[in-house]
Amino acid sequence: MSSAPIFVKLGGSVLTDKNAPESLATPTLEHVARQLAEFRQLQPEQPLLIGHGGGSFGHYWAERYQTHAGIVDSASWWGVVQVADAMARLSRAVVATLLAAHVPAMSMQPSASAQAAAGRLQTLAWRPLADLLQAGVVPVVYGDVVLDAQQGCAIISTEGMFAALATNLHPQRIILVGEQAVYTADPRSAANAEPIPLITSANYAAVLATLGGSHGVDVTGGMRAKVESMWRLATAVPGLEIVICGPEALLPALQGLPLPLGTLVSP
Ligand code: IP8
Repeated sequence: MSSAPIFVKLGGSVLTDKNAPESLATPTLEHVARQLAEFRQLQPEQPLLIGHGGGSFGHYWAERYQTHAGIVDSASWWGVVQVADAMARLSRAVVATLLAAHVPAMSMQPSASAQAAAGRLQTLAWRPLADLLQAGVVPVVYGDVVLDAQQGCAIISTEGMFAALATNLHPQRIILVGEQAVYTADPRSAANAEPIPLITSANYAAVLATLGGSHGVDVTGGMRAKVESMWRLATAVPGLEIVICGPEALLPALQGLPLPLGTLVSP
């Protein structure tokens, strides 16, 4: 591999309308795909791995069948297959849009190789992804339903997949495309909400105290959980920086340029 890969998460909140089941935000997806294509023209040698969230596809079904809680009743396995199917269909739509923009994307189904225990991801095949990155292909993974040795099944978020892959694929940067930035308060309801441009060990605890849940249905916990998991990862992988930004800031974030609006997590 020519250089350490960049991981990009396309958040379910921007790819889908989180408040209407299985509705794709096609213009945003196309905008994101164009920026990825432009970046590949600028830096063709830079390996890229894409992950996407569940939005109103996976989260809708996971919430309906409480899939994150495991196998709890006679309907649970039906819920497992519905989540798996919804995520595979969303991934097909993401890959189709990337291919149309001439990004050589290939969907890699996490549930085919992932195993969890008590809701935590234990294993995920990473070698095929390393080989694809080496070949200049852009692997596409996603948050998924996973078999779980203790509770039967679990939901593992895209960030959870990234965390498992980071150990072996050593990304230099993880870009989370979703909210425009991490804010001091919910910008949808608080007029005085301010973006937080930088999270370091100096302000991490204070930032966490201000974060609530997300909007719409999200069984993996919303922004607070995502910042917490990214912080754990950034502190575990030396030199890794994590950027949280909106879809329109993806290209500069890929280029490592300063963003007019966004949050850099750098312990
Ligand atoms: O949207 C969870 O992934 P996330 C996806 O990254 C499912 O939290 C299957 C609900």
